[in-house]
Amino acid sequence: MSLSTQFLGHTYANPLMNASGVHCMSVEELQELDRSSAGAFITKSATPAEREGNPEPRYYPVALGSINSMGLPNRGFDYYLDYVLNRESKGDGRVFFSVAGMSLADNLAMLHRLQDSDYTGVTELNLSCPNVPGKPQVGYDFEQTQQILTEVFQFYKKPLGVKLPPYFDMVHFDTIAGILNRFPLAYVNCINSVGNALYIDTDLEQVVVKPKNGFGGIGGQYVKPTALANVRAFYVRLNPEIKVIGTGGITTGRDAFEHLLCGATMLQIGTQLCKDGTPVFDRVASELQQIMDSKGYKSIDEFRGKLQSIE
Ligand code: RRO
Repeated sequence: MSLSTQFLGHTYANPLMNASGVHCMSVEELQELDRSSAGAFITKSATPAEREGNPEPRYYPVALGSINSMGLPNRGFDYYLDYVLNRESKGDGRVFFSVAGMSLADNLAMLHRLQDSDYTGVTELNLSCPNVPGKPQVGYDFEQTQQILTEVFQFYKKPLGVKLPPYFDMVHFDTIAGILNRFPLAYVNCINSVGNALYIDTDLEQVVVKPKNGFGGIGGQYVKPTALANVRAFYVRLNPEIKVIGTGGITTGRDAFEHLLCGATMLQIGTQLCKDGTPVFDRVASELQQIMDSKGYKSIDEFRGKLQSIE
């Protein structure tokens, strides 16, 4: 296999990861990811204290994807910090840590703890959870995004990426990229789910998730074109030191190939991991390898970011 990928000083067997939130709530699930063929993996977004999340049903798989309104259920910051610190002795940098405070103060408190801990890995700051009632997605508030990053980078010196919501307007791509370029970010992760959509069971004439009258985040095949557009838009606008992680609609090796062509370095799988479990990584990796072999590519670096426009 030649899917080897360099990212932030580590070399991973392949670019594949879980998307935060999927298959990473408990130590048991994280250990299963650790044993899988995923190049790296990430914890469920943590809040300072454990949260139950929204009432069920809160996740609903459909043919072309999924809708979720989980509401940030997680075991609390200390649970995941203990896990990553215990695992760190492996020294391979395969585990990333996700934080999603519900206030600036929560985020700063968790990042201070990580800064002061022995954790040396990558941290992802989730600025885009769509599902906590009354809490807007930070990434859509450009001033707040700038304020958070300004405060964080006053003290945070370890590798930090941000998980972004999808943007849908060229002016928004320009504006948010302009803000992100002012900070020593390790990466941006595009995209979180497409927030506040509605899926309807026509037989029942009813929504399929309970929270927020059925409004939830869409993932899976529905969102791939939006995800690719966001990966591409940030890849061409960000300083080259800021890498892009591609998330959204990766179901097959072909989807993975397209994300890489748009400029992604690592790739995250959410909905399809939920459907297939960890064997998804073997399948997507071997499908990606087949496409590369058929095109004569020996490494991902030969085609990453090289999407062509029509002259
Ligand atoms: O837990 C969730 O409801 C959730 C989160 Br934190 C997120 O970032 N994205 C998403 O689709 N669901």
